[in-house]
Amino acid sequence: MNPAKALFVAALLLLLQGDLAAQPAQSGETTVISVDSTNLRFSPSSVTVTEGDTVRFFWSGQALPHNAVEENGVFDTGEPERAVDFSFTFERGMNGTYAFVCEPHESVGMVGEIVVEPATEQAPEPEAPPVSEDTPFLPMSWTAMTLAFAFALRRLQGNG
Ligand SMILES: [Cu+2]
Repeated sequence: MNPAKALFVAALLLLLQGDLAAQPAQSGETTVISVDSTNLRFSPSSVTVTEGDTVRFFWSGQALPHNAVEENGVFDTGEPERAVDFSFTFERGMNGTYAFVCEPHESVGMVGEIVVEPATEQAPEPEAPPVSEDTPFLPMSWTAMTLAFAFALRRLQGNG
């Protein structure tokens, strides 16, 4: 394969990769909950996420040991520790409000709340773009790139 061909194939692969990256993200975002400078409050103490997102309880070097326990046991970071790194993902269907406390400091108000909103219009499986004459842009770019790639492959095999 000569350098020009290699460059052409690399460019095609990059284009295809870019197109794939433009698909809706399948993995959610991560929201970090830590402990603020008073040592007795979660920071932030109230967050709103979406189904599929992850909440990460993360602190280290704390003056006091803390944990985060959901009131119905949905999640539990374990024994209070000065350093905690615990992630919990709210799967689809888990929308709702989740209250949690730091057990040693619940009485002084170290409590928090996570609101999980339903996921909207996010397909569980990635689908090929619909082919429709009304929305030519995406299908055209997709089809054009697929054809260009197939054409390039045939040429490479033929000349190679
Ligand atoms: Cu605490």
